[in-house]
Amino acid sequence: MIETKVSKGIISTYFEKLERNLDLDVAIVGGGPSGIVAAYYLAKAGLKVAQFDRKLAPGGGMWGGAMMFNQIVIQEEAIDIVKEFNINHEKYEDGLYVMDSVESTSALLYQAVHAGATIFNCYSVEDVIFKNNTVNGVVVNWTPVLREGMHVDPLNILAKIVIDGTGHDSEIAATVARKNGIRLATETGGVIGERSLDVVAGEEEVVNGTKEIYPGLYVCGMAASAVSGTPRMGPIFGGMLMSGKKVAEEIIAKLKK
Ligand code: 48F
Repeated sequence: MIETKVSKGIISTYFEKLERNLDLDVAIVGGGPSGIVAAYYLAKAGLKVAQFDRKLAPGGGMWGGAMMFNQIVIQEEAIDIVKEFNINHEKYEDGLYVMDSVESTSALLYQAVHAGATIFNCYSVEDVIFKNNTVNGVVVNWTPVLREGMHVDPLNILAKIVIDGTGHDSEIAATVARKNGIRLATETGGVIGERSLDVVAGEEEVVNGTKEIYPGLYVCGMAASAVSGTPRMGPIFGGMLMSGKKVAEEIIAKLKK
């Protein structure tokens, strides 16, 4: 019966996919622009990478542009990444380009999966795994289970490296800091949770903040910005793309040593 075949096709291939991803080179938490770009470059380098996003539609803050005006502004410095992902873009003013947010978000997602990354949507990372004082994986559960507050245990996914790409809340970095009873300071002098209100944020700080902040744990995108104390800022996405590429390059260099 076709009905049974359809169900079997979904179930058997889904669980094969999940099983293939129980032991990763890199687990990326959060499917925003920085994390997706990281997934793409890591997969392209031949690493086994999976990305987990709690929403039905990964893409983070990118779909909605700003205030749901679905255009994206990026800086010239990120234009090579935009070209690599084959996204239409147009010059707006000196040093700035614009692109359609729906086209660009779907292009990032498509290229990441096409390059070999696996994206799991509707997964929330609720904890991290430590081994020998090193972050060594993530603990995942269905988002609806957590939303409903159901008493259902999670599953473990091991990974040599975990990237926190959870955006403004730096959820994974905050978990690591809380569980170790530490404050995660960065070179910029910021600590998680500190947000200065009078700094005009440059995306440079996001890119500078993109690094290994604890053994086995990297931050990228706005998670890196929150860790380095940069406040929430308006939507200029070039830094997110550059941050994703930078974190991937650092991890590739580390794992391929
Ligand atoms: O916030 P988000 O888009 O991350 P980003 O890559 O980009 C930031 C920009 O969108 C924008 C900006 C540009 O100037 O400021 O804000 O830093 O996406 C973060 C994603 O992480 C998911 C969440 O659903 C979102 O799609 N996420 C957050 N916490 C978890 C998570 C978690 N614990 N488990 C799984 N997914």
